[in-house]
Amino acid sequence: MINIIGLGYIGLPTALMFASHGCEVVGTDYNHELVATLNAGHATFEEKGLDELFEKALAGGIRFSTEYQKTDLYIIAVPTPYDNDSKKIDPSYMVSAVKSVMEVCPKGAVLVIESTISPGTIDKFVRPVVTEAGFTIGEDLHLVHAPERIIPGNMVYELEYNSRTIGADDPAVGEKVKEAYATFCKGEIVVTDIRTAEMTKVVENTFRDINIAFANELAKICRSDNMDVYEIIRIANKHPRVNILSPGPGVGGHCISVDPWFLVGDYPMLAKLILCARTTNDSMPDFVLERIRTVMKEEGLTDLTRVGFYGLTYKENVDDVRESPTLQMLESMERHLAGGLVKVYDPWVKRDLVPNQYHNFDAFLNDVDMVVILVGHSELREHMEKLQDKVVLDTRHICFLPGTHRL
Ligand code: SAJ
Repeated sequence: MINIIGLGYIGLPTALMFASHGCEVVGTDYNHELVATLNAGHATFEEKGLDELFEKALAGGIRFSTEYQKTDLYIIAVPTPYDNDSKKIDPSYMVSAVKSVMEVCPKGAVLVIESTISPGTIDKFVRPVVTEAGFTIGEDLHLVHAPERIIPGNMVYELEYNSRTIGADDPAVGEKVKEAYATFCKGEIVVTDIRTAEMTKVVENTFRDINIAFANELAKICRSDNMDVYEIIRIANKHPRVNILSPGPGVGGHCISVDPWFLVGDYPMLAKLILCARTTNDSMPDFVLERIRTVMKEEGLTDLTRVGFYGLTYKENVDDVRESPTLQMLESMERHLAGGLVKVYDPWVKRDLVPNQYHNFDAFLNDVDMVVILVGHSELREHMEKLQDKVVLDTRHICFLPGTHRL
């Protein structure tokens, strides 16, 4: 039996995937309400293919509980935020999960950490907890790091087809865990040591952050001298060895905007480019606010109350608002006493999160003269003509109506 701990964006789909491929699975989470919702047969977030996967997993006998189980394979997928001041990882959720596993696990069990962690976290925070609990690592308990790679919006497909990394102290244990993941994973599974697996995962997300920062910096350069950044990137990307990502209103989500900080926090004297990329991406919400002011002036608009932000999530077609550029913009506006003026709409966010939030696209459009596109949800792409009589500032390069303003 596999006990998967932490039933959030990563733990839940992983648990469902194992269960729908013939494995006995118990999902554990300390949140009673979440466990009750799952036991009632409902997924706790929206994701393409998740409901169908849930049904298969239920047929496969998956169970959810707030209790840790006695078994021989544990997978921990709890949040690993970073401390805002030190920029270092905050391992508290992970350490607490490991301690709880130690209270129930039999000798010889394998403990897999899936959560993204900074290089050295297992040495620094996990090994001492295991040893203090009286286990001898490598004999009574085996440690493995198997970071996930799935992208929100396409998680179910990517769980099955992405390649993966398994880091283990003991290659034989690594092979055993590889076999477990191979029940559903059709991608290549590379077995390596723990430190390499930790570092590789953080490097992958940092690479993407730096690439996006380059695109964002190009957008600023091009804006300053009236060049079309999108056309320049489109043509440059025809070079066989160039692949520049897209500029945007900022980098949100819980991965790309977080993981590079682990390297900055741990290697402040060395991680210079990484810090610069982070700072560039974090400057984008304010850059967009500046663009709004310029466009309003150009269009002769004077009243911020008639401006609408389309999109609250951190990217298109997901319901996740963590580190979302829109929220950062609203916070920044609040600091400058202009918060609460603009109107906000996101078809994926059903809860009331911010002032002046609309839940109906047409009602939102009725109340605004200018629309700032901050997220490229499919709903908007399919109904772009509705923006025809609006002033549009498009930060995602998805609107091609005449007169559209860009980043
Ligand atoms: N973004 C841009 N321009 C781009 C691409 C993205 O501005 O060209 C923005 C998005 O709008 C969003 C942010 O960057 O705000 C991050 O979005 P994303 O789609 O790049 O990535 P995530 O955070 O949804 O998922 C990433 C993925 N990592 C990589 O592609 C290297 C995913 O594979 C990881 O599993 C995930 O992080 C994770 O959990 O680490």
